[in-house]
Amino acid sequence: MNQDIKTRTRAATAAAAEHSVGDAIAAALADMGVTTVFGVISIHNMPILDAIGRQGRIRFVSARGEAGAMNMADAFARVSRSLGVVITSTGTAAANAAGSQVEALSAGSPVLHITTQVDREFMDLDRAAIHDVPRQPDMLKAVSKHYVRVRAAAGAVDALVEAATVARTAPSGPVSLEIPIDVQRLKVAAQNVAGMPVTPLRTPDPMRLDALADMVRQAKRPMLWLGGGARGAAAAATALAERGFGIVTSTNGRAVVPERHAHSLGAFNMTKEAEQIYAKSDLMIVVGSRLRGNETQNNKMRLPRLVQIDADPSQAGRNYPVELFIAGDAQLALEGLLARLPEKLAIDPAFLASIATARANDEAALRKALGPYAPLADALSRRVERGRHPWVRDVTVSNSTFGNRYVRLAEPRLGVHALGGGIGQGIAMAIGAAAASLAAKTIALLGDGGAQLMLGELATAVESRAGVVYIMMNDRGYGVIRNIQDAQYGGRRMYADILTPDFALICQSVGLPHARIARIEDFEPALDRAMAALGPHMIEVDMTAIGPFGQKFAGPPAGAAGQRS
Ligand SMILES: Cc1ncc(C[n+]2csc(CCOP(=O)(O)OP(=O)(O)O)c2C)c(N)n1
Repeated sequence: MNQDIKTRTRAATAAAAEHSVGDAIAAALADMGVTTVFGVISIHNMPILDAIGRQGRIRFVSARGEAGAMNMADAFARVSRSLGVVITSTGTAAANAAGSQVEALSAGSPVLHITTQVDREFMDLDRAAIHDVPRQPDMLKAVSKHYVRVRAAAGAVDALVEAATVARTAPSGPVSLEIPIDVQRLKVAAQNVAGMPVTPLRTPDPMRLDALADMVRQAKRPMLWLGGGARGAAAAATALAERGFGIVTSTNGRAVVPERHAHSLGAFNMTKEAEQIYAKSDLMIVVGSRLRGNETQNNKMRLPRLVQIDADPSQAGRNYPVELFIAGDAQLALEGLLARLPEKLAIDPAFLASIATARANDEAALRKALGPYAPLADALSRRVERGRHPWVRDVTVSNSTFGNRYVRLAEPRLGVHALGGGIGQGIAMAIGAAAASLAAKTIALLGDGGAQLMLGELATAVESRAGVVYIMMNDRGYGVIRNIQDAQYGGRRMYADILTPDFALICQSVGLPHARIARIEDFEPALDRAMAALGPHMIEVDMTAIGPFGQKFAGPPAGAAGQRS
């Protein structure tokens, strides 16, 4: 073959292997192992979504709004422990996703937000192109762990791989990737992506682990406070519990150690009983936790002497002074600690007994405070842990009381809760959780007020045949706001008694099976029926018929920011 023919053959092969950036992004996502993508189609993302459809390697779930799509991708990421992917359009669409992206950022969810931009020649110039937001990158940066813009076709797939890597590297979080619409249409050579990129692990300093092991050997009543950053460290944390550590978790760290472990307070982390345990403890190791204001009386709650382990060095001593800080991956750090400790620690047995007592007292007190709703909480408790169901919770009175601690989880990844405190994300989160959990149905506990933000996504639930049982606690209005008004605002019910839709009609309009419960004894049979059926169901609990909780929940302690979760 002469040189000329060779060159022409190579050019022809390259042309055949060329496709649009949209095709390349769709193919690379599938090559990385992404199975499910959530989003809303738009003129500015059609090259990618058209390619996803044509290639047929990825399931695309059409959300009704970008806020819902982001919540779905977030919950999918949490439950599957893999990358969640959401695709939005530029401008309003990307902004619609921002509120839910705050939640993904709060929870450290590895979410890849692929969004777009107007044509490069109009970008950043405030030239009033349709869908343009002149400072879109500023908006995205504010709600992202990291932000990447693709400027040329040749770099698109590498930028995608980088974005996916950063999202999954501890401390994980949402990454926004902007691909201008004209770039999506450009031709680019096919590129091979070999699976999901491996993420680097931060190795803890051995000398600091030595120092920590010395502190633990001298302690008689050591505890672990486990946060969401410890979700990957379940085996090592449980081994430490077996050696005699007391355990307590944040809401996001639930079930890192089995919630029924005798040494664990579970997520009963801010009760009087818990504070008495902290007063007795002589060492607490905080692993992958922010020690959030709403779980520590705004950082005023007294904690023992602290050691902190975190993948993010900038978190050192942020909320509480710490005697020792260890930067590193939670699992590596706890395994390193285990390797340095004797098989049996010299733990004060009375301390461990007092933890078991505190936990039992807290559960009993909570059950009593639930009044008529205790059987409902018990029915859920019996199923959620045993059936390994994803347990999705909105910000409601029922979750702030029993959903976030009394109903036990089988595994940390199965707990999905609006950590940032934003109402109304549960309907969509449940769809994402269900897409990641085909073996066990997702159960979601909602409120009628918050649910109204996301009613459109009930159509998505039906259309995507999501295996979800929605439990709608309907007290006709913003229950917790009323309680706060009663406790702190002289009972003035400003803006809390909102109109509530007829959920039976709403469900009927989208073909969602619905059952209304007006007597608590009807709940469990209704739950069993819904669990046995295919696809989504809603059980509406008419709280005006059943009556109030035994004790009013009036939000966080006055002055503390955010709802206790
Ligand atoms: C996005 C957002 N908007 C407003 C609030 C303030 N807020 C907290 S709880 C709540 C009421 C929620 O009502 P509902 O979902 O019916 O639950 P309930 O309090 O009745 O249990 C409101 C408005 C919030 N936390 N998040």
